[in-house]
Amino acid sequence: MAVDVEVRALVTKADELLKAASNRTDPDVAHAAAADNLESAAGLLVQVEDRELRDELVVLVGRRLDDLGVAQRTAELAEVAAAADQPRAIGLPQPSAATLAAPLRRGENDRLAPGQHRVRGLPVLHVGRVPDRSRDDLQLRITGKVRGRRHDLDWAAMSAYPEVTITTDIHCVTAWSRFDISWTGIRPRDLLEDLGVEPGATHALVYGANAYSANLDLATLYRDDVLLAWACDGEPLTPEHGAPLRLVVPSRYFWKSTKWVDTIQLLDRDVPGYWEARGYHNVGDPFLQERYG
Ligand SMILES: Nc1nc2c(c(=O)[nH]1)N[C@H]1C(S)=C(S)[C@@H](COP(=O)(O)O)O[C@H]1N2
Ligand SMILES: [Mo]
Repeated sequence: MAVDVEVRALVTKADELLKAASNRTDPDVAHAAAADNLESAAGLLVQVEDRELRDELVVLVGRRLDDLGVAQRTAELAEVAAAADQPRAIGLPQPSAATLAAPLRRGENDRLAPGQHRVRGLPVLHVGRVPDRSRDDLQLRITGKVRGRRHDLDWAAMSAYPEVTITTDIHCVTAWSRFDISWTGIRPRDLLEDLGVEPGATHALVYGANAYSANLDLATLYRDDVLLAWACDGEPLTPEHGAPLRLVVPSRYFWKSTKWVDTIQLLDRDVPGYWEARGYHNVGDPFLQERYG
């Protein structure tokens, strides 16, 4: 699909979500989903080569983001679009270091999932407020199809499993990718196999603050590169990135990586999580562009 067509499709999707929002019991959710679509569209704008067309799309996307209160995005997007025309622009002017574009080096093309652009930092994205949770408060509940029905692990019990550090790339459905980010924590597999998963368990819902959740099949949750992480790039997780504990699932769009994890529910069937129930793809493989259901 041509990039401008993709941008228009995302805008249409956002408009539909906003139109439906007033009939919903929780309009904030629809607003957040619309904003997510619009941010995806915003991320694609630099790829629109025709200047006039790009300027038109900047206004289309930016106005809507402005209306949603996503802080003066029209002005920002206009800068980005202008920079796209400068032959040797040093990256793209963007609101924060987190979204500074990082040019691809030779050989890095296959690392970038389709439709994504590379950034240097780690943008912060979530529904609701950042909760104030410390390691001392950690109570990780494992429930559902697990031997003993329910386990509540505190920090000491959780962190007693082997510590693992992985370096990986992260792909967010809003079209940014971050390369070579390191995470330290434990493998959910080590924890779950030790507690004893009941036969018949096939999926999990991983819950975090603000009633957020993401669903995964157990084979994915058991992958070597999946962590319940407490550190990122060698530093303890910051509150906005999910402290004290977050899930990291590099092989899926980043919405699957629940922050502020407090519960893992093992299930004998697949139950959609927060975004999966709101139109996102059930699996979310970035290399297959499984963005929306
Ligand atoms: N609890 C919780 N976890 C969450 C989310 C959320 O809204 N709540 N958002 C997800 C989405 S959509 C993304 S892109 C990543 C963002 O993680 P970051 O803010 O550390 O970059 O967190 C994921 N985990
Ligand atoms: Mo996301």
